[in-house]
Amino acid sequence: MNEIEKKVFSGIRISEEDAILLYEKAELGFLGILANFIKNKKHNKDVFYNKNIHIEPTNICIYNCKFCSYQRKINQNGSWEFSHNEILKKISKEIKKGITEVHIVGGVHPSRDLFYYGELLQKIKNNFPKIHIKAFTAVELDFMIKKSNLSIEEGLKKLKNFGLDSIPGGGAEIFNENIRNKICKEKIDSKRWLEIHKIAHQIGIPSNATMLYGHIESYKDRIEHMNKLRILQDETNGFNVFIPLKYKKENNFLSKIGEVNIIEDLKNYAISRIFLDNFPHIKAYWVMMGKQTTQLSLSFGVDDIDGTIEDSTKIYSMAGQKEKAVMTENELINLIKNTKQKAVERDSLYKKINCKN
Ligand code: V47
Ligand code: SF4
Repeated sequence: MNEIEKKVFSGIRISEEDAILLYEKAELGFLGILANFIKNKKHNKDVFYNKNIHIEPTNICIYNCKFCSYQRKINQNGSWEFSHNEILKKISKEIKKGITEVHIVGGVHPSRDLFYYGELLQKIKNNFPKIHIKAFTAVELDFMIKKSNLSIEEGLKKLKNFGLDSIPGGGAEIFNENIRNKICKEKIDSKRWLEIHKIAHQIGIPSNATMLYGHIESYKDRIEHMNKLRILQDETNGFNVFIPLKYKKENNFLSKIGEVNIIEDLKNYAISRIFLDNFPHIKAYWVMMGKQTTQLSLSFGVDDIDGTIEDSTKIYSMAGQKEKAVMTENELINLIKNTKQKAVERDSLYKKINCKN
């Protein structure tokens, strides 16, 4: 532990073995000190948040991920498909509140290709030219681009021209192929996920990265996952943020596993911050973690909270999250200020918009 501590305080990268040791042996308080040392070195007392909504155009999906509580088949009870106009209306309702970003993620619909979604992006940009569009996981992109008979590079370039500004981090789950086969075997493999993000970075589309944890993966699998991200980030520097996503257990095929406790959540945030030295930001997605854990995470390396949301997502409520997915800007600011840190509104590329002391 002494060696790891020395490395962290002198800005030396820790190894995969070090990280596994931290998961297995380190006390939580010790992890908090190391992680917050790095967080403060990168951002001082700033904690970022943004004003955004999430749009889930459809929950109809050709895949059957075991952890997913949200997907439905065509005409199945509980399925939805929003038209372009319905989506524009949702954005229009929230734009007055000053949102700067729409985050669009949904199921992989069998009949929607790149041009269907390209038209949506164009309509959004035509109506709301200033809004940043962060849209489509690598899994959705893979399907819609293949359906349109294009290469990934051609497809991403087209989407960029239609208005795509950045790519969210979903669909990464856990990169270990054995685990992937057990929990989401129909989905693109880890190589493909990384390839899509790499090409995006090369053509100037930044992206985020996630990790779904707390199901059947081991600590070693988590580190292997983060290591693949760290290697790609060394190459492209195209990732903005890493977002650990905690597995939620209601209404899906993995329910009997249960959920990990708050100690695991905080430990995981801290080790992500320590291991991913080349990622500028670590984000707590409060809708999934809950408001209290999110607030605590700000002492375990997290520097970013997503977002005001405006009750616009169903992925987590359908998986058992009880808190309503809505947080006013004031509530967000107070949540940050109560930890004696500074609330900073950011845009989607982490440019500071407003500092609230
Ligand atoms: O890929 C699905 C996860 C992801 C469950 O990039 C579940 O800023 C836990 O990626 N328990 C989609 N997780 C959401 C996502 C995301 C969210 C917020 C911000 C960003 C960003 C990206 O949701 C999926 C999957 O990993 N998920 N079901 C579940 N039961
Ligand atoms: Fe479909 Fe995504 Fe759910 Fe998997 S996690 S079944 S790809 S909606």
